[in-house]
Amino acid sequence: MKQKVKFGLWMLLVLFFWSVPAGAEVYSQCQPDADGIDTDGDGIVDNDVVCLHMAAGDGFVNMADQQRKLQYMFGFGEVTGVPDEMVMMAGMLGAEFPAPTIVVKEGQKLYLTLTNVGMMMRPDLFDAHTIHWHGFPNAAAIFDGVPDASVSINMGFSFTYYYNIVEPGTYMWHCHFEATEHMQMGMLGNLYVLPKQNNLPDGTDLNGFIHHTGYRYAYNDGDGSTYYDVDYPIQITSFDPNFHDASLNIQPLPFAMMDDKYPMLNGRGYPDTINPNWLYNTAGDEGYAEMNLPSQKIHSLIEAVQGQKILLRISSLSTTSFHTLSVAGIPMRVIGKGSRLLRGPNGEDLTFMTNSVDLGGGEAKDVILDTSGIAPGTYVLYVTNLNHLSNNTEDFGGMMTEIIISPQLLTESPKVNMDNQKRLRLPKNKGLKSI
Ligand SMILES: [Cu+2]
Repeated sequence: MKQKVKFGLWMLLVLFFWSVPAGAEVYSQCQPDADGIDTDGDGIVDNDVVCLHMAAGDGFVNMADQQRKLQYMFGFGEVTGVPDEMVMMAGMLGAEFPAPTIVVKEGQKLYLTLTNVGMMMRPDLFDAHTIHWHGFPNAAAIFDGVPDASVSINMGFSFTYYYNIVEPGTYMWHCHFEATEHMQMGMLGNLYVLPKQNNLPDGTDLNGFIHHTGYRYAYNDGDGSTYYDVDYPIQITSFDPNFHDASLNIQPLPFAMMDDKYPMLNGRGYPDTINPNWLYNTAGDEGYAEMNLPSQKIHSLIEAVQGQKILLRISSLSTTSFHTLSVAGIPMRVIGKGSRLLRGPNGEDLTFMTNSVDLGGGEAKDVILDTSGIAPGTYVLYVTNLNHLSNNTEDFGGMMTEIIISPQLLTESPKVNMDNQKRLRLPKNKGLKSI
């Protein structure tokens, strides 16, 4: 098998130099924040520019069944800070599922470089890639990543997308090139934008709700109604093993028979969803790579202290199914939909209580779980498409995770807000990348 890998690498390099015109190179662009204007509202004038670099290529992930089935995938890995001349090697086989989470702040300016590092396991493929921010109000088609209306990035090339971060909310990002194939193959990621309201001066009165430094909100609500203590991105994704195996084995792809048998949250089926650690694939053990590589970095174990508010940033990039997510025992308030606060044209409160939310592919919903009065213990967030509570042919898995509510610690001094609710602070989810 290692010979197959070495042959693949050799072929990739030969084809790379044969197919890429002279002058092609990895080129990451970034600009200093020199406009002297504080656009993100934190009072600092020269920290509003953010630069990231993603590599698009292939890789492997393991599923949550007892077989730990290895799945070939296309995907993104982060190479921010890697010297340009080392990006091709650093990015090869570095695809993660889901793609690295992108968290930016309203008012920031983002230079997001994409480098196509090629498909190490499929040197016969010359597929381009793009980055598309789904739902984001992008004024420039060239930075929107839809190949028909923009550019796509060929193997060995880089392109830097520019985003003026104008609207807070929960979005998602994915490759839009041959989207049915590349999305099924795993080029999907969490994306959300934090609102400027987080940066208000301590003591600001929001229509009776007193803001304090460190408070966080889902949207610029003007009244503290989207306050949360902890937040978790929850992305619905799923794989069809027949499709992925056909891709690895250079067989015709069964688009018409696409049938996802591995339903996942953040790229993992239960019980992997509640493992707080990075998962490493077994590509090294199975001879596809020199070593086992980190492939699934984002867990979905939700933890809070009784009385806290949990914001779930739920998005779906499933290419095959509608899904209904439910939480047993904790009421859900839907406060945002399609990256917008649920408000009427005259400011009417359109948020609502429910015990389940429906999402089709490309939809996002923001849900707050208020744990006031909820008994400490372990609760489950699960899909009510009951055939999706499985990992391929095995029952008891799939699209499910746990919510752990721990009792309040008496030694902490709780904050008291206008509702007299107790709020404590927890460290941020360590699985996230925060900027
Ligand atoms: Cu792609």
